[in-house]
Amino acid sequence: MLKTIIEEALNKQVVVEAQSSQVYLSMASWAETQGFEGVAQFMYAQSDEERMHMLKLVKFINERGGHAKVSALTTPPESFGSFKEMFQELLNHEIAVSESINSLVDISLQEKDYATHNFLQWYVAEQIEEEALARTILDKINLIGDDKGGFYLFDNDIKQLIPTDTLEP
Ligand code: OFO
Repeated sequence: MLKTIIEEALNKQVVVEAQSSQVYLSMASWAETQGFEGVAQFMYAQSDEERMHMLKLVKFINERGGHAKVSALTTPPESFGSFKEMFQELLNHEIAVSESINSLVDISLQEKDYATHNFLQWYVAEQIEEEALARTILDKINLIGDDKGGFYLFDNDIKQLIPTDTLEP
């Protein structure tokens, strides 16, 4: 049975993951309207991944005898300036998510909830990967600079970075 303090903290993380999915969906839609199909596909896949992170939490909370709640979300921005700014925003967002996961890990240790602590290790590993991926993409964008041809190639290359389990049929 989950302690209330853990249940509430996990439910807060449900909102964080749902909000991430919502922000990345808006990034995907914006990229699509700019004609960048590869970036759009990548961001749609990121949005799907975040929804999967949210669902994993929902299932865990309910399996442990708690009640996963579904909350209202904040409207994300509609446009993101440039792709460099957009991916910088993605990196900042992932860093904030990592901090939120770390504080959940802290609470699970304080409360001696080792099952939750063990469950959260998957998220700790996932955040390392996601931050690294965002940094790799930003490095590429910085290398391209203002080169339009380079950006065209980047739009194609970024499709290789889409995790295969999130590709649409
Ligand atoms: Fe990348 O945020 Fe989920 O965990």
